[in-house]
Amino acid sequence: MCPHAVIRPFLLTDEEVRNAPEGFKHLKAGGEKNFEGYNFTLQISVLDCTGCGNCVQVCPAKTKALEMELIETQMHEQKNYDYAFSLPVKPNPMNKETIKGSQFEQPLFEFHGACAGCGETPYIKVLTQLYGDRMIIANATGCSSIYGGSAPSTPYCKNDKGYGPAWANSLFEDNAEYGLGIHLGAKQIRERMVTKLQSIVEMIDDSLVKEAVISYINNHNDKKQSRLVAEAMVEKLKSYKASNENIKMVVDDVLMHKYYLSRKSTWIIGGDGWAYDIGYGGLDHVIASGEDVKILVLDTEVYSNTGGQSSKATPAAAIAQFAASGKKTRKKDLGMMAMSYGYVYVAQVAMGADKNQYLKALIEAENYDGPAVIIAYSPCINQGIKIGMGNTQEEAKRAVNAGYWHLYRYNPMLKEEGKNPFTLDSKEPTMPLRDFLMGEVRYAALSKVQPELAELMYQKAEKDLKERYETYKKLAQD
Ligand SMILES: Cc1ncc(C[n+]2csc(CCOP(=O)(O)OP(=O)(O)O)c2C)c(N)n1
Repeated sequence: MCPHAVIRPFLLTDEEVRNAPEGFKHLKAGGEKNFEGYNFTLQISVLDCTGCGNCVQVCPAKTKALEMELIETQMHEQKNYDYAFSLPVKPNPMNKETIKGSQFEQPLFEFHGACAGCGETPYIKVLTQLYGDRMIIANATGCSSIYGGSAPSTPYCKNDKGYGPAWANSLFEDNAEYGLGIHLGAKQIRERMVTKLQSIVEMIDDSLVKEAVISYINNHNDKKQSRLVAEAMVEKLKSYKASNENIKMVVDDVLMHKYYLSRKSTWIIGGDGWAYDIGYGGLDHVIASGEDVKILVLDTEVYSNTGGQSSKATPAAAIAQFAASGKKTRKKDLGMMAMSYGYVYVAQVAMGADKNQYLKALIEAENYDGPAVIIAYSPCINQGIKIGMGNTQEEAKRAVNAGYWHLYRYNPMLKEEGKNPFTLDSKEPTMPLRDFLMGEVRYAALSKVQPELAELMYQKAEKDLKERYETYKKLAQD
């Protein structure tokens, strides 16, 4: 969950440990059979750490393994990080589509300029660990386009093979369409190349080249295989001496479009101001298209980047700009609207409450050959979190425990198996909603300035949330 991706696990050989700088800490890697022969370290980049402290709070060990210390006393750790980072990357010893395994994948989004403790960025970090090496991101304007595109540097990076997310930002009002256009363009090129290859495959006189082309044609749409077969074919085509002009023209064309041969994972990312309000028309159009594009909504319940204006994601009673005495109307249920299509994968997640559920949602969304929307609860500095930005993961957990935020997944694939597509992942509230509301200035401040109105508004917020939860429970029972 490190918002800035500064804590990294590394596996080192014995020799690498022997060559490490003095004071480098490590343990024998254990617990998994593929760890054999490796040493393990969890290394922190001191210079990139913003000191938010969320890592200390989420540490699952009984005795917390981490402690915050003054940066001046920790500078010696930087050389250890630099050393660990310089070593050859080891193949992931675990399945990357598990909580632990995902952490042995390099985050392809790191060291950006988001606020310390940002609730949005941990979602993007994990997403790039799973699919970043074949991702295209269309980013709506908002916080995520600012920390995501801090020219002249970029936090999106590439792995040792040179793969990483391709990222671009369009307008606030057309980002979903922008992402769909990129997706359709890439798909069109890929399909054109396949058609061309099909027209010459029988004429190829070298059996190994022919085999590679057939393998590509047969697997070009397979999300996990397409890069492997594309790369294998490109290698063969590069040295192939075509026997006639027709074949040569196709081979040259395919090589010129080599970056489009593998199937990409297109992600359209933005905040609630974009998804619920200004970009909603486009978002709706894009999910209705049925195309294989994924949408990640980082829901801070306000327009964060411009200082916290109210959006349709802002719940009743919350104070925001343009809602100085608390928003009067309830939060729009974007997930329900998307679910009404029946063929859109939809999930509501909160990493601090259930990281496993978030991972499941990512994997299911990626595996679904159609549109997906993931709405991610993102604690934000604009909300006035009283336990502080060092506890944003904890705050998300409190939101779920109080029944303020609900976790669910709607998977259209389950319908095909005759099952209920809707799974409610959050349990009955275990803490009073009022405790959660009073823990955030956006709600609590109303009781200071207008106590009578505040009471009415809190009751309304409670009623709205109860109704929402009852609707989800009914859906889960059907
Ligand atoms: C059409 C248009 N209106 C207003 C803006 C100014 N603007 C830039 S970012 C932003 C807020 C984005 O809020 P949200 O989508 O919730 O993302 P967050 O910053 O919360 O991540 C606004 C209003 C703009 N860029 N374009």
